Amino acid sequence: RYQPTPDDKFSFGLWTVGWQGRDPFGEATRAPLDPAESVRHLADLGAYGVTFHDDDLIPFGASETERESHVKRFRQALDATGLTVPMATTNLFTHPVFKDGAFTANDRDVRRYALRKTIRNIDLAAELGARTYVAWGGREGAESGAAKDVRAALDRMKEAFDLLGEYVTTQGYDLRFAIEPKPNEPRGDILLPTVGHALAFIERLERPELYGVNPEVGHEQMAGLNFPHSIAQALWAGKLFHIDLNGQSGIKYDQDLRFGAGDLRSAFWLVDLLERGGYEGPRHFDFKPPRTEDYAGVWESAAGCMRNYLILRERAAAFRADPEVQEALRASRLDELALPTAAEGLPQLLSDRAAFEDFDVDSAAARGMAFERLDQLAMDHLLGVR
Ligand code: GLT
Ligand code: MN
Ligand code: MN
Ligand code: MN
Repeated sequence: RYQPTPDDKFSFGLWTVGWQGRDPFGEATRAPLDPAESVRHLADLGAYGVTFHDDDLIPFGASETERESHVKRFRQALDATGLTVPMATTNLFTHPVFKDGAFTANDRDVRRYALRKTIRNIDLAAELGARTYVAWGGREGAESGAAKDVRAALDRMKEAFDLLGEYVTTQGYDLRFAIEPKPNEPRGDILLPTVGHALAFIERLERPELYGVNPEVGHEQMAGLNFPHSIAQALWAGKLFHIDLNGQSGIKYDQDLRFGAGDLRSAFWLVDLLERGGYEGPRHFDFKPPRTEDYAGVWESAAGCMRNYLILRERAAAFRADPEVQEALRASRLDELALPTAAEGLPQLLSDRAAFEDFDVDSAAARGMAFERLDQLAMDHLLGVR
């Protein structure tokens, strides 16, 4: 029970289980992890995919021959386990050269270098069969007002994404981009801070169909936003290309807890939405096993992400299947929300006296919505008492 299989499409970043526990206040608490070892462990746990930054796989500055041998070892582990690479991304934040960002760095030569570094890894991503290329603009931002001309920086951001779109199109790669928003950390303020900002930005690009979003649970919650609402809007826009699942407790630093930890109720509604909303992509975990853990704890934490997803999937399905819930949904008039407001058109609305002149505002205002009963039924299912 709650045993993941590849059909569940669970994937993990190499940087997640491989995080050594370095934080702004302390050194690493765990030894480095060989990517091939991560692949084997993740496959044993029941994952279907693994994702990576260029530098997770090939240490920054490696020679061409070193690069080839790292890729070869990784490929061998993939072949031996059957694990896939659904997504890849670029590290444009660790090296000091990216201290003022990458695609929007004030230094033009840094921007050109960032594009070349990205394109190099796009080739590898395509070679390994990835269909999604994530772009998290971790250091695209500022700590102070005059340091960044945000409108010029957005011009440069657009230029970068348009060039990358041109590159994958001319190469004929079957690869789409997923922009990952985050409000702050490591910069004081980051550009494209929320899903909504990213969705609006995408519509300004030359090939908008090539770009979607990769929302992360904790990143929206750091801004105090309702994550399932952001996901619903991304789905509504046809832009949920990928997702980073993890846990966060309220507005504070990026906790990257295992999925299900942090805001559990939000996680319940998220799984309910993903499972019913037509999202077919990977269920990708971007978490950090706390630095208190040894490697046994790391694999527990990874297994916990998947287990919590499966438990929540079961609970959400039971909620939706419960006849009392269905009745409660009708009592809360969810079926009515699904009806168009003026299907007969504007003239009919304007001439319909029942819509305004004869509308009994006071009796409509007095009708209860019965949301509390509905939510308690959800709570009972989530807590496993129904
Ligand atoms: C980094 C960041 C994550 C992003 C990764 C992709 S790297 O750990 O905190 O949220 O998804 O670059
Ligand atoms: Mn992420
Ligand atoms: Mn995060
Ligand atoms: Mn992170």
